[in-house]
Amino acid sequence: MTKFLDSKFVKKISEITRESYEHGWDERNGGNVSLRIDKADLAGFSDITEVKKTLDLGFDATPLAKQYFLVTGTGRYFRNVINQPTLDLGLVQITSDGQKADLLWGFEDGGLPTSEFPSHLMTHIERLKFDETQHVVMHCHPTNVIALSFTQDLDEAHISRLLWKMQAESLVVFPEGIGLIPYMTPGTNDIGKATAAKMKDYRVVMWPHHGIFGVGSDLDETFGLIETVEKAATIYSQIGAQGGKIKQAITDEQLKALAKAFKVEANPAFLK
Ligand code: 2HA
Ligand code: ZN
Repeated sequence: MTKFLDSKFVKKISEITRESYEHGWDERNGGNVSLRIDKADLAGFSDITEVKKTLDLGFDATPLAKQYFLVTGTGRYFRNVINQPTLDLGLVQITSDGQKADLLWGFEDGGLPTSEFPSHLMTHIERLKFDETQHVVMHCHPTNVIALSFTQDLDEAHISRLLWKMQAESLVVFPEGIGLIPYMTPGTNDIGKATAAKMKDYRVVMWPHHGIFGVGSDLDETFGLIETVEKAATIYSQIGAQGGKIKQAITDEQLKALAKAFKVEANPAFLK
């Protein structure tokens, strides 16, 4: 019989956490990922047999009642997940009353879901209201995106336009731009609510002086989205390293032509 340990879900989340670590986005225990798994995809695994324990969520996740999430553990290191997935990952099912989560697999040495699980679940709830393909929430600490939050005005139009203009791919990958919340204390329900509210309009939300939240339908897409935003921010940093003087740049007209050619709608508030 197949084990969940050998499933594509554990394999892929292990790869993505390792790659994110190798990109330098997840020092120590930085970063967390949650993957919503459809019930039909969980049938027949020999190592999912019973509820191991029930965890309090600390907020009302009723819209996600009975949904399954594979999630990284609090305090766990992304660099280690690939070598010890049964310790650093947990598969939970939200209880029917939406207040708790039943642990079905993983966290074998007593682990618990990431401290950012409220932010993840609130984000899943928000995205699922209009996007049924929504499966992934990923948080990490991309260096150049964080650096931008010190040197730039914390204004969504300004940051989105700056990143769009750093490379031709940006607007195609995140035509809606990127969302921003004020600096807030990590791990709280308040930062979760602020992040989820932004997820009505954006798939990437910047947490100033901390990192980024990204969403998507699968792990590759979400990782690629964050990678593209960080690549654009890295080019901006490199321009600084080359003296900072921009001699020629992508124009608004060229951004419009990109949107037309790739059949995406650039956020009209940022590109008139
Ligand atoms: O998981 O990144 O924001 C650790 C963090 C908290
Ligand atoms: Zn963080």
